[in-house]
Amino acid sequence: MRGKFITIEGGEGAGKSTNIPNIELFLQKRGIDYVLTREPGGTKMAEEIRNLLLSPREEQVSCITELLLMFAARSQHLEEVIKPALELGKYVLCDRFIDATYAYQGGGRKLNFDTIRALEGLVLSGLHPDLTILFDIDPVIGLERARVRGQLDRFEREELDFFARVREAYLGIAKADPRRCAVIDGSKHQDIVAENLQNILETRLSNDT
Ligand code: Z5A
Repeated sequence: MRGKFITIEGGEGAGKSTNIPNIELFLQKRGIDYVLTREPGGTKMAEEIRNLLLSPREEQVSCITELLLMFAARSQHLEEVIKPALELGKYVLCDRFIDATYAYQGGGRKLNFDTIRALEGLVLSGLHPDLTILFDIDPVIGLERARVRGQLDRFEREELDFFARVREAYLGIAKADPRRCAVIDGSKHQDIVAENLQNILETRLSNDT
């Protein structure tokens, strides 16, 4: 039987990295075999593309170049990691996936969603996450958290408006597909966030063990 594909999404500083270990613990306690991976990245080549995408550069990066690099990395990641793991019956826990493209390149960069949809059709061939957990946060709070960490990547240097559009796009996706997407308020105290996450996992993955 094919494994489940779980994606974790959210704006800057929303709490993805903080909470992924909680999801891993949930799966481990139930004896579920899983692969933890991320986008952009997850394979040697895709991690090289990640470095290209995240490093601040002097030249202006075209939105289409950025979009194509995201999908190039994703294509390699799908073929090398995601699809083989799912076919072996493993769960795949992926830190960001296709929704990030709609949110950042669609919402943030204002690229046409139909352009993204066309590439999605080519690269994903109908494969979609079974569950997406969206950590939602007001970008003012999220950026403050992210900026405390120091060195900012190419995306983190964007203006507040960009992140407001990213958030709006993410929330629009979640609203349109509530069966797949669960939203967590990432601005709450970490104990509350962890509790809400636990409830979502128990409800959405209850039949899996
Ligand atoms: N990107 C894209 O544009 N298109 C695509 O298709 C894809 C990606 C796939 C890489 O993302 C970049 O790629 C991303 C979008 C773009 N943009 N950027 N930048 P990433 O996932 O590798 O990196 P990130 O988005 O920068 O993640 P992040 O900032 O690390 O966010 P996070 O993982 O959600 O945050 P965190 O590390 O868990 O928390 C941040 C800080 O807040 C940390 O100090 C925590 O201790 C603190 N924190 C966390 N939760 C709480 C609570 N509840 N209260 C108080 N403090 C907290």
